[in-house]
Amino acid sequence: MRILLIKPETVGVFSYTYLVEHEPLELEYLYTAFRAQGEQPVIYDRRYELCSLKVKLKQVRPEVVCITGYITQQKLMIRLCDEIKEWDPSVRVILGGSNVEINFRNYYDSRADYLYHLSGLKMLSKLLRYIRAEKSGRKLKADALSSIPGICYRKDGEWIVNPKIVESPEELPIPDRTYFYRNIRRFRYLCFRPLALVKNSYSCRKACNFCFCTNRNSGRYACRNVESLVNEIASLDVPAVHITDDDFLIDEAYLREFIRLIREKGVHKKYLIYGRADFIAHHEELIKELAEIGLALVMVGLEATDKASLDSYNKHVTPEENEECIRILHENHIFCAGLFIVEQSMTKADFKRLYRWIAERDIIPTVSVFTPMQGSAIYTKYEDELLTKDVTKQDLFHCLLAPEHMSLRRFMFEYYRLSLGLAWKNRNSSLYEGNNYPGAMLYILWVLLVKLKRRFIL
Ligand code: B12
Ligand code: SF4
Repeated sequence: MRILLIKPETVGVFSYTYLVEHEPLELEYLYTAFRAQGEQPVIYDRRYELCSLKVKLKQVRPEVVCITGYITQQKLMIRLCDEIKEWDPSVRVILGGSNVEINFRNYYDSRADYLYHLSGLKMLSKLLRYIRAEKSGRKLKADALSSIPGICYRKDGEWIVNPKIVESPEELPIPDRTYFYRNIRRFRYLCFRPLALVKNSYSCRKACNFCFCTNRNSGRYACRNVESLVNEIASLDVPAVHITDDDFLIDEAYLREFIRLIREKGVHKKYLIYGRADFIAHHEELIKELAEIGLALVMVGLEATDKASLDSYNKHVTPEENEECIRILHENHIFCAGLFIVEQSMTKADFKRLYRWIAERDIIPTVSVFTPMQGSAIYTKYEDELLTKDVTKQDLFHCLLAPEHMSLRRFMFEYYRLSLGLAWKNRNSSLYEGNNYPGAMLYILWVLLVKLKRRFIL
């Protein structure tokens, strides 16, 4: 069967930069899974391919289309789906990805045929077998669809939701990186380039209440065996690897085996990971060894500077552990990409204090606005207070709750001043080495033109 795999264009602030670009790993996984079944998938990454959807549909003439996307791309996914169905209603459209996994009900108004609400891909082959049989006019068993876990489908105009199953990333295939190597020059995280993504786990063992990721895979953490992870990394012809685990620093024995195998196999790469401050604070020796084998950057949720705020997020980290984490990363020459949250209860003085606190330490920060993202534990608490229900704004850079001590406009001014002030302060960091700023400005213009074109021709 001819299958088209679509990654929609980036929405929001990330669309204006090429300094942080990742391969479409989810589509590479789908590509691999479909190829294993003898199908002919085609990747259509709308971040880079400017040809319109209609032209692509005419070229590929797909019988099945899969669309991925994050929460900010929800409306776009639905629009793409509409256009595909306008073109040919017999094309079967499957929507999936992180947002569909949890917020699948948001897509009930779409014209999609199936919503795939799992972390893994095992059930996708079952669904494809069903579609193949349906398309070839073969007689189908009465329970053919109801027996596929983790999908939603329509029956007599109503959506039926099949129960989820808990999965393990051990079941994922090793992704075919043909697309990656063809486009390798694009993929980077600032000075780390070319950069590959590696997926090693589902969900997280902790339960910070603002976090969406921890609720994936039905809230159950699972990771691959360390040997398969190291083998995949060793097979990659790139100098840098971003491990996508929401928290890679979970288990000391696992990490020791990771270090041993990386050394044994003579792998020399730089690693970018997510990790928690408490783990780093209590494992100084281990972090030193990880730095020796190439750990170069840790994205660490420092979130706040005071105990009350950290406790209110159910973070189970103390301000002292945050401080210790910053020290250990600095002493081991690892970039501390600290993630912070500004809350709507902050005063102007609080913004100033936060600026000073971050600026005085060795941190390359990203500051987000406190966002009750749909799918996180705190969403229901704040749902009725949201200033907008537009999910495109759930990008952590918009203020969705009314500020308590200033106007919304003033709050956003303080937020931008804080973020831009910190970016300016760190402008000479080696993380930004080799960035071509005039090129980056031209890129913004180019993005604006593409956005304008796509308003009229999708
Ligand atoms: C790397 C990353 C990025 C990269 C982009 C990566 C890329 N390839 O495009 C950058 C830094 C640019 C980025 C930006 C953003 N990101 Co981000 N990002 C991630 C991260 C760390 C890994 C994503 C990834 O590539 N995983 C690897 C792939 C293989 O895994 P996967 O996407 O889970 O796919 C699996 C299944 O879902 C399934 N699947 C996926 N698609 C489909 C489609 C079909 C049809 C089917 C059947 C199955 C299927 O197949 C895979 C097999 O396991 C995740 C957190 C995480 N650990 O997952 C957040 C995450 C995806 N990002 C998130 C968010 C919110 C954003 C932003 C909106 C905001 C922000 N401030 O970061 C922007 C939006 C950019 C945009 N696209 O418009 C959220 C999404 C929440 C949601 N409800 O959708 C996540 C989950 C983190 C979080 N904060 O909760 N991000
Ligand atoms: S914020 Fe990080 S540590 Fe907390 S639950 Fe989410 S992924 Fe886990």
